[in-house]
Amino acid sequence: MTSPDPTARQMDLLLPDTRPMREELEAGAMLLRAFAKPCDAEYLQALEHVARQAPFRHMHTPGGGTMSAAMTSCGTLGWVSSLQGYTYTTLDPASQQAWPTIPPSLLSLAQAAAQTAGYAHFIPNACLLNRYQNGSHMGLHQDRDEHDTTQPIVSLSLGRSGIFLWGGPDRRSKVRTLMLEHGDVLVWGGPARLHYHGIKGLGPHAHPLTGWTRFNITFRHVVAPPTPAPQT
Ligand code: MD6
Ligand code: FE
Repeated sequence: MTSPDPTARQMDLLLPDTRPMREELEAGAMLLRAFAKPCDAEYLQALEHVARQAPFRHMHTPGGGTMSAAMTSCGTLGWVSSLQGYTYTTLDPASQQAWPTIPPSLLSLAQAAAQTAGYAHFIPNACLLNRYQNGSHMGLHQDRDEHDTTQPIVSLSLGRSGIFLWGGPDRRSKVRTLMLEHGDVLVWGGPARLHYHGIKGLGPHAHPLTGWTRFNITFRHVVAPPTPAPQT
């Protein structure tokens, strides 16, 4: 990766953002552009607060690999990948402590975004934090470990842009590519709740608040029977 061209970045920042502020990607999926921007620094502080208690780590995959995005969680339940599979746990396997609580600022943001997208009474109890750096990606997947498709997922992007892949109900559905930028919130539920999606890579520019790093925070409501904590 070459170093950022500060002039190019400056120019970008000066260009007006002409993207529609609310875009229904399809029934059930709403993209709220720049929804989180007004309090972006507060959300990044909240993220750092979580990561001090439950540090980002590269989890193992059931297939024996390692995830290229680093992850951690907050909430009553945290998502864990290991050689044993994917599950939600009440304890952080790294510390055997409860996951940190969801910071109030992030909880409010998630609920406001859900409400705006037409999902009243969203009660997230699990919040997965992803950290992407050069070379990180996330293959096409469904989010189906929550065992509840009645509530949406709310996804907040912070920092460097991510190249988001958005497919359909099965792996071979046509895939659309869109940029998720700093402050964008994607609310995803109803008929689109189990659609395939992924992150192909990162945008070409560093971000003033996070440099070459992209963060994504997804809020979920999980009813899966929790397991204490698998071996890592
Ligand atoms: C990411 N997001 O944006 C990964 N899942 O880094 C997800 O996997 C995701 O954005 C479900 C709903 C929204 C998402
Ligand atoms: Fe996902």
